[in-house]
Amino acid sequence: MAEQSSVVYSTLTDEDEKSFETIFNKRGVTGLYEYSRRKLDSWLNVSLNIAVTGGSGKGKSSFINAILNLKVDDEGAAFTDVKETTLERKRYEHPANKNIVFWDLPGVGTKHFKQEDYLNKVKLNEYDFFILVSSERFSENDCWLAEEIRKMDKRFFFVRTKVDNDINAEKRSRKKNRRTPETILDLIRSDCKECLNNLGFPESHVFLVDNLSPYLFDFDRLSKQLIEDAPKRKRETLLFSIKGYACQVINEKKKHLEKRIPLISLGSAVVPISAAVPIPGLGLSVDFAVIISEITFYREQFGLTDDDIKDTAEFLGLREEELKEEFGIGTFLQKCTRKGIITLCLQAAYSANSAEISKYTIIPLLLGSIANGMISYRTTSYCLTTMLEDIYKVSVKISEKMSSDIVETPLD
Ligand SMILES: Nc1nc2c(ncn2[C@@H]2O[C@H](COP(=O)(O)OP(=O)(O)OP(=O)(O)O)[C@@H](O)[C@H]2O)c(=O)[nH]1
Ligand SMILES: [Mg+2]
Repeated sequence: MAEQSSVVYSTLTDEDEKSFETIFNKRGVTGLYEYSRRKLDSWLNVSLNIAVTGGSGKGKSSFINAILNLKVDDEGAAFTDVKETTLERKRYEHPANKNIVFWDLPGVGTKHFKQEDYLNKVKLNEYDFFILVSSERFSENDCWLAEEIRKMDKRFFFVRTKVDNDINAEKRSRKKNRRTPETILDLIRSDCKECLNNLGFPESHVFLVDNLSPYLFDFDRLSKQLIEDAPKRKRETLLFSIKGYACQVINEKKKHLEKRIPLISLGSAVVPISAAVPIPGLGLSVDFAVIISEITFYREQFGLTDDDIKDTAEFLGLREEELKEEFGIGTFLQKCTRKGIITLCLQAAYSANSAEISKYTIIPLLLGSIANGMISYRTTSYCLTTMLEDIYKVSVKISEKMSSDIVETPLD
């Protein structure tokens, strides 16, 4: 379930506030503007190399497609097949951030990739961390890979794919007392844990997935854990690069997007006069480009771009118009237009919440010296806070519908 949401007026830490003050005192408004831009884009400059390894045919390439939200026929998707397919390591840059690279590695233990030359051929020592993919039984190759990763003092997540097959096989079996999907999943999970435990990895994370339905099972938990376990500096990079269809990830995204609002609003308040657009009837100027660009970022983050909406409608068996109506996407998209943003700016002028925004941070004080700066800051903050709250609610509703639809639809 989604967390109860509440509007957050400022997410700046004391440290942030101090930096703002110091920079403002040293380099004035221009310095503040440059600093806020640098902070906002910093997630794009951190690189992360994640290797997806395991035995042949276990679903490594399919996992990459699932985590990058690529359908197998999409341009740039990894090739997958029922025969040995990946014969050289291949990099998959995240579409939203080319510095996050998932490496699709060939399967270990085939005649092309024997254990003895696998490490050199796939350059196993070059990655930040590993996804160890396995299906069916825990194999000797799995043990070997886990050991090799440990020798390099690196970490892995254990991903057990194809659990849909296990559930379906039980359903189709002629047993008198067929076990429930939950029982099968518990069994697989405890078996994987026991095998890893016996190998000396008691703390390993185990995730059960169906690469063909990433809304189901542990994909949600896996995305969240990947983000949590990433080195601190790389956490936001990963979060903003993973598509947000899972509730836990959506919540996390919202928290981090909230942190950007003061920075964006600051940028909007100190933007050169030429870029600011006057709001009719308010005697105030706001940088529309900044607001629209951030809202576009929200839509990418929460999977609500035009293409995403098309895919989601298809997935849920709805017409696009029906989807937009049922989940309030239409109303949200109207707010994203120029007219919608002007309406929000007007609301901001009379809203108590808008006044609240400036109570919690030093920024308005710093901006006091700039004509319009403080009002522009408040207005932009109000617009973005409202839009973020709206898109978050839409996105949670869709995510809950998607997962419940899949759970209701039996896997066979
Ligand atoms: N049912 C089901 N099939 C899957 C899943 N993951 C992968 N497959 C299928 O398993 C087969 C092998 O998947 P790949 O992703 O090509 O496996 P791979 O590990 O990359 O294989 P190599 O590159 O040859 O080592 C394909 O037919 C996939 O469609 C899954 O979670 N569930
Ligand atoms: Mg492959």
